[in-house]
Amino acid sequence: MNNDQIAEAFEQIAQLLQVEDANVFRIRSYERAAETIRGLGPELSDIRESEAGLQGIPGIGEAIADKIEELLDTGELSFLQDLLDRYPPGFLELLKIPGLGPKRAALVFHELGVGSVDQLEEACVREQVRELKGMGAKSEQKLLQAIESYWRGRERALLGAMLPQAETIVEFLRELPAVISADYAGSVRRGRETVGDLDVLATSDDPAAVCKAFGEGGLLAEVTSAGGTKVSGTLPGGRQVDLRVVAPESYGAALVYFTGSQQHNIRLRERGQDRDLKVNEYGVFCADEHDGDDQEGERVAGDTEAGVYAALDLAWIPPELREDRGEIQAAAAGELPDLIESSDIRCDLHIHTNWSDGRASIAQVAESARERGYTHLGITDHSASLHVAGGISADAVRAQREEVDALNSRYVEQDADFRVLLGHEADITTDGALDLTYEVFDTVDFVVGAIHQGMSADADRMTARVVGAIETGMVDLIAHPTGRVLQTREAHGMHVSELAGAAAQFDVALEISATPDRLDLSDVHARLAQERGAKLSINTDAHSIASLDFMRFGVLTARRGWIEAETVINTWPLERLTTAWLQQRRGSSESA
Ligand code: DGT
Ligand code: CA
Ligand code: CA
Repeated sequence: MNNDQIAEAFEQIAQLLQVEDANVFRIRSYERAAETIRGLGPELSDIRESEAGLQGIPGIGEAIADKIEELLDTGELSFLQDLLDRYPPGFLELLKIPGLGPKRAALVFHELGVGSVDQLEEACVREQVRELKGMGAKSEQKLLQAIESYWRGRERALLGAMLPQAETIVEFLRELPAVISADYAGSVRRGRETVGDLDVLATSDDPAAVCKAFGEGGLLAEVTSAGGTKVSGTLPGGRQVDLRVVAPESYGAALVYFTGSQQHNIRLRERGQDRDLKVNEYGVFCADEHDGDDQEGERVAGDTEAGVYAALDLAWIPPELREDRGEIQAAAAGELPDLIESSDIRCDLHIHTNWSDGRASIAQVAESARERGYTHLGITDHSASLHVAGGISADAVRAQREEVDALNSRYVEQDADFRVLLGHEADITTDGALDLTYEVFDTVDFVVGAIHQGMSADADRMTARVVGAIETGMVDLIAHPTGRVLQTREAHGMHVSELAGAAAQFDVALEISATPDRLDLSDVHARLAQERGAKLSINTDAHSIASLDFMRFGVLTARRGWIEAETVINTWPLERLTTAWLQQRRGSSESA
């Protein structure tokens, strides 16, 4: 079991204990254990073998450590199982309905026997829920809406959840002796922010052996159909996977076809028709003039993707661009963008530490960033007014300054190519000002502005607020500009074009938040911002060391938005970021 699975077990315990109205401190201890485990870098199985052991983890006591051992050894936890046994199988899913909450879940369960989302929906439709104590017609209506959005959300999963699973499957396939190559295709390969199902391809001279090994490999919760060249099944989370095994001469064509998008494929086929070529998942063929389409002519391409595109007089198009958003014209004209790559990223500029609501210390985050090959890093704890997130005082910012300076001195002594910048995440207030004193402004190297409150105003007001903050000249970067949370919260209104214009004018960067459920700016918004001349910044907004890994989802989103490295301030060398950009704009002479 990995850390996420173990953390989930503790979350389930906490939820079920809440339903049972257990002691709050007991509940809180399981919640804290789950949080701690999610934030860990190394796997628990490795920590157990280490000298310090599981109880060396801060906040993990003997009782929790025993449960972790049991999970690691058996994959199950009898304590959780006993709790689960008191409820129907769909009960944990039921707890995911926003607005229901553990108290009401207990109520509908005991009063109406509701034990699943389906049953709750039925009870709402039959107007039984409104009769319960503390409920009414209005809260029943709200529950129905929540159920509807729950069903909608289930249709697609976040890229952040699916990409690691796609990688695991591809690794498994590549290890099989019969496999020549294997890749994931479909929307995951295009880096789409949400994914419907996984499409995986392999090539082999013995497709049946590959299909058999995949079906029996233990990666699938269920095999729904298995043939000699295709296996379909579901992942443990219920998401569908299709594996297709094709002949080596067709691998490139199949990869193009199953990567999509469908609109992109249609454009390629049309382009083929203009050249008397037939394009399908087996290859590119000369169209046979006499026999129509049912007879394929001579094969001109198919074993590689580049060959397929070349046959259509096109440069190879990166998968993230394959959305029929002008990429084919650009490829034909030799004008494809030189897309940003993960290896271009030199820093992460939006990170929370244990000075506010993050979990790791500045030094720990810095070490982890160095291991990732970064040359610098910006830490950005919350400003004072954001009490819920442990916003910090001016005194604390001064203390941070000392800590950062001391750390940097050590890097200088060690001749290490690494520096920490001290940033600050200032709340943008409802009247378009910054929650930031001149004292704090002078103490830090840069300021991130973000909206965390009053998000229900209309787009005109929201845009004016952020543009107002930009015009103060005290903010360098606007974090998660539209405020959306995928599958949970709609973006607040924001005229991104206008925002990007102001950002370009005042030389302020707009963020692409790499947090998997934000990806904000989105791909199309980022592209618009780049076109308007704004700089961008890709950051994880990490609250733990493990979350620094989110960077790649931001890079994928940027690539889908046609973003080049030059646009993104995280790709610039430290000197350019500090001396040429931050200090010039801030009119300050201090050096980081
Ligand atoms: P998803 O799964 O909804 O996130 O999106 P995709 O793009 O992965 O779509 P999916 O899984 O339905 O199909 C994978 C690829 O296969 C798709 O991107 C393009 C190709 N494909 C599927 N059906 C068709 C079709 O009817 N016509 C064409 N031209 N291509 C198709
Ligand atoms: Ca798919
Ligand atoms: Ca599919």
